[in-house]
Formats: sequence, structure tokens, C-alpha cells
Amino acid sequence: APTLKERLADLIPAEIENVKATRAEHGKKSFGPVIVDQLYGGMRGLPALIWDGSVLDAEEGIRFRGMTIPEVQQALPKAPWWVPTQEQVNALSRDWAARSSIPSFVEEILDRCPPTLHPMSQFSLAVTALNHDSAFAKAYAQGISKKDYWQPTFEDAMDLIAKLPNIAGRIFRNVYGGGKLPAIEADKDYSYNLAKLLGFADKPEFVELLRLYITIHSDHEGGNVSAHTGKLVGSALSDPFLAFGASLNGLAGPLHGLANQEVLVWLRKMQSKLGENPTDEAVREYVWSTLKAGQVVPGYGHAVLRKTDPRYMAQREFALKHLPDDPMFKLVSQVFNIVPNVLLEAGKAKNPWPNVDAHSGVLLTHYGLDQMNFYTVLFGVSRAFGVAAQLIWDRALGAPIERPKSYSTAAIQKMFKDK
Ligand code: NMX
Ligand code: MLT
Repeated sequence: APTLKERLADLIPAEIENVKATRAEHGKKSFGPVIVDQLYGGMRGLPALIWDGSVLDAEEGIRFRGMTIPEVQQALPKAPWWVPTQEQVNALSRDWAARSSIPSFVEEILDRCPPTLHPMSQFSLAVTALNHDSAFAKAYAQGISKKDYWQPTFEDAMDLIAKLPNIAGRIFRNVYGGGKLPAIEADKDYSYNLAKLLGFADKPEFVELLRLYITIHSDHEGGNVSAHTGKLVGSALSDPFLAFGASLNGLAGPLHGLANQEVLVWLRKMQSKLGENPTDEAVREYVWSTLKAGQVVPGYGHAVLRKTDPRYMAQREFALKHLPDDPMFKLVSQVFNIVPNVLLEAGKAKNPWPNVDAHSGVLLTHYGLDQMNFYTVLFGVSRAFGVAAQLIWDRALGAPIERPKSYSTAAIQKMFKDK
């Protein structure tokens, strides 16, 4: 008799054909406000979520509260949604510094992780464990009224953001060495302190890079895996630590945040195969060999964007200004000239252009942060700002528990029979 796994292996090929046939016959048919293909196709393009912090346009890229990245760069630290004085900016930094320490049991959890456990798994463990001291969970247990949910959510959101540098710094030093964590400086900004905890505070250009990095990675509307996961889990009234821990698990996937690590791995493999200064033809061949092996070219393509990601361009401008002669940056530029044409020729990817992850690793590497499996942790620290802000709004506006309707292929076939 077949084992459960053998039985599945028998069934899968037929079910693949069944889904193909169902999509071919009914895929373009209307199904309520959507078409059947959207149920199978990862809900691409489905208007389904409210997310106030940012909106993504397929051609133009992200706008934060209506502002493009260059506009935000001009305006910070002042922004139209909150126009703080320098004193208020400093007070926010001091508030985060005051909230920044992590409980000793969370330190122990991190210290006990084997250095072979991926930094993202360690990150998610630590963030989830912060739920121990959640103001929201405590207030809920004490019977807080719905109209007040946002207040302890705000406190948790602030604690979450404030504690991330200590978590990231501890993981970094545990995994890669670098000694004891220094203290956060209450009179310095978030990026400086994060750089300090990673051991890079003596490089002002790296601190400036982190300011750019954190801003551009903070939010990318609500439908991406990490943002949507945080919102979904938060909709069950799981507190911000549980919700953002879930976000991190999604960000750790190679088609999402882990792509920044994958890009560096891919570039390094290319370098070791082709040597320094490869010809365009050799790079082209290498890209084709990736596709022919059934792999994706990391850092290229996007589910929504149809043009070069403005976050890529912001990083490219930084590189052109600060590290124009870096050999890895030159390789990234060469790849930028070659990959889109190959992807167009291959004809599958709907967007052949680079996304944010195609550029971030090379900048970090330039300043000596070349531990590539740490890169997604930095993405995660940044993404906390967007997810946490929306969690506050969701609780303030009484967002309900998310519960879309699912269907089986058999149910779809039955529904459209003879239609
Ligand atoms: N290299 C090779 N094939 C690709 C690529 C790529 N970069 N991008 C898309 N495709 C393929 C895709 O795998 C799919 O193939 P199949 O029909 O065999 O399943 C086909 O093209 C159509 O996919 P799209 O509709 O263009 O892309 P989708 O919306 O499904 O996925 C990504 C979007 C971003 C997951 C996809 O472009 C990708 O895998 N890119 C590489 C990984 C990456 O850079 N991810 C980071 C995204 C940004 N972030 O930080 O989250
Ligand atoms: C993101 O920043 O979340 C990525 O670009 C993925 C996305 O928007 O789907």
C-alpha cells in the first residue's frame, strides 16, 4: 500500500492538469467582483486592503503619504503628516532610546541560538517573545474597551521599533563576532544607534546610508507579504509583537526580503565563475544559465511595479555619489544594463526591471557589512515602521478580523458548469 507521501505524488500531476484546465476554461470568467484567475494567481491586482502609510503606482513606484522618495529626502525630518521641530525629533530619539532595552530572557533566547540558525529566524523568535510584555495583550486581558485599543497598540509599536536595534545588534555580534553590545546614545538618532550596535558608528557615510536604507524600506503599501501578514495577524487582535513576528517570517522568503541576500550570493557566484571585469557577453550567458536552471534572477521583477523601482534608483544615486569606482557597484550597473533585455527575451517576467533588493547589498558590502545573510534583518528593522504604523491605525479605526472566502477547484468547476 502506498504511503501518504506516495499517494500525494500520484495525485499531484493530475491535479496540476485539473487546475490548468479549470483556469483555461473559466479563468477569465467573472466571479463576483473578481475573475477566477485572481483566485489562483496570488490575488494579484485585487483591490482588497486599506493601507494609509503609502501607495504604490506600477509606473512611478512608491509614495509615502503622497510623497515620492526624492520629495521625502528633501522634507525629512519634517513631513506633512507630522511637522516636528528639531526638539520634537530629538525627543522622539530619546523616547526610543529609553524604550530600547530588551528583557534578559530575550537576550538569553538569542544567546542560545546556534550561529547556524538564520539571522531572520533568530529575529522572528526575539520579536515574538517580546509579546511577554505587550501593553495591548495586558490591556485586553483586563477588558479594555474597543475604542481605546489604539493606545496600548501605540505603546507596543513604539517599544517594538525602539527594541529592534538591540535585537539586530545582538544577533549580528552573536553570529559574526564583534564583542559586547555598546549602549544606545539617547542624544543620537535611530540610524546612528543601529550603526553603532552593529559596530559601524565610526563611518558617517554608513550612518547616512542607513538613514536612506531605513526610509526606503519602511513601507511599500499593504499588499506585499510582510505588510499584509502583519495586518492579517493583527486583525485577530494579536499584539504588535506577534503580528510583526509573523511579518518577519514572510520577509524571510527568497521571493520577498531574502532576495537582498540572494542578490549578493548570485553576484559573488558570478564573480567567482567569471572573474573580475567580465565581458557583457559573459554576464549575459551567466544570466541565461540562471534562467535555464529554472531559477529566478534575484532582485529583478515585481508583482506590482512595471518600471525600475525608484528605491533602486535612490540607492544607485547614493553609489554614484559615494562609491562610483567600487568594483561590485560596477558589476551591479553592468547587470542592470543586461538583465532586463534577457528577461524580455525570455518572455515570462511581467516586469524585467530591478527592484530594491538588486542594489542594497552592494552598498552595505562597500562599508564592510558583507555578512549577506544578515541583510534581510536590516530590511526587517526598516519594515517595522510601516507595519507598526498601520497596526495603530487599524486598531484606531476598528478594522475587523480578516476573513476572505476561499473555494476549492471542484467548487469552481461546479459553479461554472454549463455557464
Ligand atoms: N527571474 C526569472 N523569472 C522571473 C523573474 C525573475 N526575476 N521574475 C518573474 N519571473 C517569472 C516568474 O517566476 C513567473 O514564472 P512562472 O510562470 O514559471 O511561474 C513568470 O515570470 C511571471 O511572473 P510575474 O507575474 O512577472 O511575477 P510575480 O508577480 O509572480 O512575482 C516576484 C514577483 C518579485 C516574486 C518575481 O519577479 C521574482 O521572483 N523576482 C526575483 C526575486 C526577487 O527579486 N524578489 C524581491 C521582490 C522585492 N522584495 O523585496 O520583496
Ligand atoms: C516590498 O518592499 O515589500 C517589495 O517590493 C515587495 C512588494 O511590494 O510586493
